[in-house]
Amino acid sequence: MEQYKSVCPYDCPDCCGLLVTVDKGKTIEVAGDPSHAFTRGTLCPKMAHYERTVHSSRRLLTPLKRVGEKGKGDFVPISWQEAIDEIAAHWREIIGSYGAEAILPYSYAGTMGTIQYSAGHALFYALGASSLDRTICAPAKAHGYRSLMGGTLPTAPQEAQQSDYIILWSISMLATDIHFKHDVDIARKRGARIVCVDTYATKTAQYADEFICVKPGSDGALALGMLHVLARENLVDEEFIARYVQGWQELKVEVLPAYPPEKAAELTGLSAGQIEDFARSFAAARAPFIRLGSGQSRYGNGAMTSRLITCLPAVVGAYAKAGGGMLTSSSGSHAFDKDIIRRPDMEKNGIRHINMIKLGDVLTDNTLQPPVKSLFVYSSNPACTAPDQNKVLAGLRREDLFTVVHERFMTDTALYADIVLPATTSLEHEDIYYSYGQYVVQRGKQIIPPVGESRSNWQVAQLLAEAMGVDDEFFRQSETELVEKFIASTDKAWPLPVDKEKLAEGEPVELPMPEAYKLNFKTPSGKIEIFNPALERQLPDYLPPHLAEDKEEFILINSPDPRILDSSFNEREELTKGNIMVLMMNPADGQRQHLQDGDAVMAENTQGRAEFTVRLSERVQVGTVVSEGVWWREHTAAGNTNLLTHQRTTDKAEGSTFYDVRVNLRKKVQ
Ligand SMILES: Nc1nc2c(c(=O)[nH]1)N[C@H]1C(S)=C(S)[C@@H](COP(=O)(O)OP(=O)(O)OC[C@H]3O[C@@H](n4cnc5c(=O)[nH]c(N)nc54)[C@H](O)[C@@H]3O)O[C@H]1N2
Ligand SMILES: Nc1nc2c(c(=O)[nH]1)N[C@H]1C(S)=C(S)[C@@H](COP(=O)(O)OP(=O)(O)OC[C@H]3O[C@@H](n4cnc5c(=O)[nH]c(N)nc54)[C@H](O)[C@@H]3O)O[C@H]1N2
Ligand code: SF4
Ligand SMILES: [Mo]
Repeated sequence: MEQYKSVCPYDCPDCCGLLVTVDKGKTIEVAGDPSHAFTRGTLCPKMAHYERTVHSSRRLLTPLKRVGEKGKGDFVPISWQEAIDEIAAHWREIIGSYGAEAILPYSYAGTMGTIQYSAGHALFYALGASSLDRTICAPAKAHGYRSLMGGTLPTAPQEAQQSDYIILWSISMLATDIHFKHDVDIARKRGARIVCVDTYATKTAQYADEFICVKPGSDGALALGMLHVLARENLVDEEFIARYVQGWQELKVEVLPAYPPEKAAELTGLSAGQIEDFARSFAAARAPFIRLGSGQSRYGNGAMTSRLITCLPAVVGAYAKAGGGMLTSSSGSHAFDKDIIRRPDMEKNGIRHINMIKLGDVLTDNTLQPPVKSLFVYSSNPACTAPDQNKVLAGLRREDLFTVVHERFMTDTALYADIVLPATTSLEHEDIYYSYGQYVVQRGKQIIPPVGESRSNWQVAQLLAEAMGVDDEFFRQSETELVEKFIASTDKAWPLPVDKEKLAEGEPVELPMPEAYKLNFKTPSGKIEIFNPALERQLPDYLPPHLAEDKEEFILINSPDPRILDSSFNEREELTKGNIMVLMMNPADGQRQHLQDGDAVMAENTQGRAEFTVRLSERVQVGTVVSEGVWWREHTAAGNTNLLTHQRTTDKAEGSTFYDVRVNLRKKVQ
């Protein structure tokens, strides 16, 4: 038996350090690595039994070819040679008739590993395929932060230990960022007050000292109301503003007068008094720390909302105080030169870009020139996770669409494939990882042989490059060589020396933070830009979400479930039992709708309908309903919440708007 260090590859801000015990090529046990500076030896229940995913009886073991109807799951095993030959033959034919832009790669963060995440980029650039804009997660949040802060490093999570006032703002911490609780607990022991801003009483809200429950999509108004109070009562840090902030005066004069707390109260559903108290406590704190999650950004106004929230730490001078600041997404990615694998230089000029959240439209639009004739999916499960599921499935059903899915499991998407290719897990390939929630980087070595005939994303890109006649030295590099290049790239990419030896050995390495990084504002003016001259709206202001225009009765909040991660872990029997597709609603709404606990209910809107089981709960505000998790179809009656979501985008950055949804409810007649 041997023990190796590794990294959790999933799309989770924690990016945990792992200790993996292997016996004769099989993973026996997975535990947390106590030497990891942020995750400190603990794991979530999903990864505490990663061996059940790695050695699941549901793993795909060979390439498969479809023999039945799309979506039905009738496949026969074929060899890798046959699979690659068949893909290459189809692609040649498509390129000949329609041009290479008729091929669309579709991938996301099934693995966050720097190599495997972007393994297909260069191949599809070289072919001249359509390029995918990867917008499904939270680009609007990033846009809002950047509008003020540019490339400034977001505050490290461990700083929060020294804060006296922590706001968990639209983050489901106890589901999605569980290790941050360690830092928050330390602060709390030292007397810090913990406030949670959310739309229903999540476990995180229950854990906090105070819960501020806003109407979905209204946080921008809350921030404006708070800023109004801070200005009116002169609770800002004038000295800090004079030195480091641009545009406070303009905001105060041109925007804030329209948002007295009474107005913000109307928009957010809070009382004016609550908004005043929140603003005053925030300003009175010695070192306030905001941990901003993505929930608030998944609305039509998401970029603006994030921009408005980002004004708050700026005007009270939080960045100048030990323990103060704001963490949106950490920039550990800056430690590596990602172009080593992404190769933007290989993208052909003027190539068509397709926004991934428009997949439904793109696959069903018969006026599109050229039409998408082949879809190559890896590290993602759009039939389950993309919005407007009815449209996505209609597209995937097209007989003239040649779909290839590279996967570890027979997902809802793989069921529609013409060719399925088996994928490795993170223990079966090489990679190097950074986190979007903290500043530790780590290499993950291959520690077991591939299960079945599975191959990594990079190996598949290499095979396809060769089959398509893309003759470039780049594709002949091994994963190990690429990892070595990434390690070497820290010299140029990160401002301080990174321990490259430790990194090469596979140890978790904490990135050294530059001194006073919180005050090194990487914007054109060198200041925090509340007034941003480069933007069309130079000052932030309130925008309504899309749902303000929708007619259905309830707002549907669909948020993360602690048992799974997006649609990953749906393969695990013990994690997918019971309480699935539950719709929580306030008892008063239940009474009005004549719905009781356990009733089957249909939620419907212009997009489609989905079936849920009612659970009455005071945790939910009147007028909203809540469902947690993105479940595989086999665990649902006939599909998940994405039957109800829209392809509408955010105000900036073309992001997803998964939470900007209204539905009507109807008791299901048995
Ligand atoms: N267990 C688990 N962990 C996960 C995931 C998972 O599915 N399960 N998903 C992973 C991924 S891909 C991501 S991007 C992250 C996301 O993790 P988070 O940053 O936590 O973001 P969200 O998942 O969008 O939702 C966070 C919270 O926002 C709340 N919310 C919704 N609308 C609003 C609003 O208008 N205002 C406010 N204040 N709150 C609102 C939701 O109720 C939810 O509690 O988590 C990752 N980790
Ligand atoms: N209704 C609703 N929908 C949502 C969300 C929501 O909150 N509500 N959240 C949204 C968010 S934030 C995100 S980020 C997206 C994520 O959506 P997706 O990108 O679809 O992510 P997952 O569902 O985790 O699916 C990842 C797939 O990659 C596979 N995989 C893992 N490792 C590898 C590998 O090395 N190679 C290959 N080829 N495959 C691999 C896994 O088996 C898994 O099936 O979902 C979005 N969809
Ligand atoms: S899913 Fe998140 S919390 Fe769980 S082990 Fe992975 S990184 Fe850690
Ligand atoms: Mo995400």
